[in-house]
Amino acid sequence: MKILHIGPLTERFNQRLVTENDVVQLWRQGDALAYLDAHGGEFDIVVTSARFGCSAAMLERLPKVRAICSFGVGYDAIAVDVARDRGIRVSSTPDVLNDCVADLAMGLVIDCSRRISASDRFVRAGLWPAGNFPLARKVSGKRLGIVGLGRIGKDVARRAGGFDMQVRYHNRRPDADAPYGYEPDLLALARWADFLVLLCPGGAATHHLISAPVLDALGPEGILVNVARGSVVDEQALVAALVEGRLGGAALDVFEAEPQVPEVLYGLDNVVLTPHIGSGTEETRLQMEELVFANLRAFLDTGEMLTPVV
Ligand code: 8YV
Repeated sequence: MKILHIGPLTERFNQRLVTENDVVQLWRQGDALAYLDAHGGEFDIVVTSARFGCSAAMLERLPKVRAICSFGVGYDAIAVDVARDRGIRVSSTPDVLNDCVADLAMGLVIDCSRRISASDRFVRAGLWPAGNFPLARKVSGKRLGIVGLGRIGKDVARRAGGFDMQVRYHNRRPDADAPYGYEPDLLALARWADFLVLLCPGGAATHHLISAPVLDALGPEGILVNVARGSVVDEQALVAALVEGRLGGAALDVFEAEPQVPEVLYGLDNVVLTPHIGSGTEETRLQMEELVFANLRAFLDTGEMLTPVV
């Protein structure tokens, strides 16, 4: 079976894939679509990631492909509808990254509210001798709204319990097993919340779900935390709300055109910016890698995958 590896992961992952299989690394082949026009018919399996995905334009040029093994839980960059229509199996890496993404979400809540990164900048700039750092906002006991109470959302909710927070959530439908208040109206959740944490999938269904009215409902004391996808937030509206002081703060791990970050945010002290590090720990990335290889092995051995999304 011939494997098309779409974009580089760690050197260890890339090497392991090459050592164990017959692999072409697409990023070394010049123009991707031109390469696939000439050679796409040779491949049986695609290995990719949440970041590089596999577009409909690529799948069109991969007539023999039967499986896509992706590194990452989100699959909004993969043309899953096309895959489904063609009977192509797709796997992602759910669950193994829940702890780390939930940890980061809580870390960003605390950082943005207690202004940890801002106070670090204050000390490093030598400003402390000239006066005390301005007072921040308390975290414990506050109201945490979750947009997307899935597996990671529940882990965030559990952690918030440790901070004596009240938790409510917005999903398309209520989750009968969730012991948290369901809010069918996103605007009402934003109005209620001190912190609005985004944990929903990306893609067309959630595109710009967090619009100007939602940001205004969250308001000048509210904090937005995004560890989901940049596409979920209308970034222009977010920047405007922050610049005009209509939103209290934002902690963002994902962006609409990452790795590009709107430069105006660099100058705002009530904003915490991280470079899509939700799953980025040694332990979790290793588990994600193992799960990609386990899915690949399972497909090669049985034609089925361990953690399929299609
Ligand atoms: C990426 C992510 O997988 O899992 C996801 O959906 O967004 C991340 O964990 C990681 O950045 C590699 O693409």
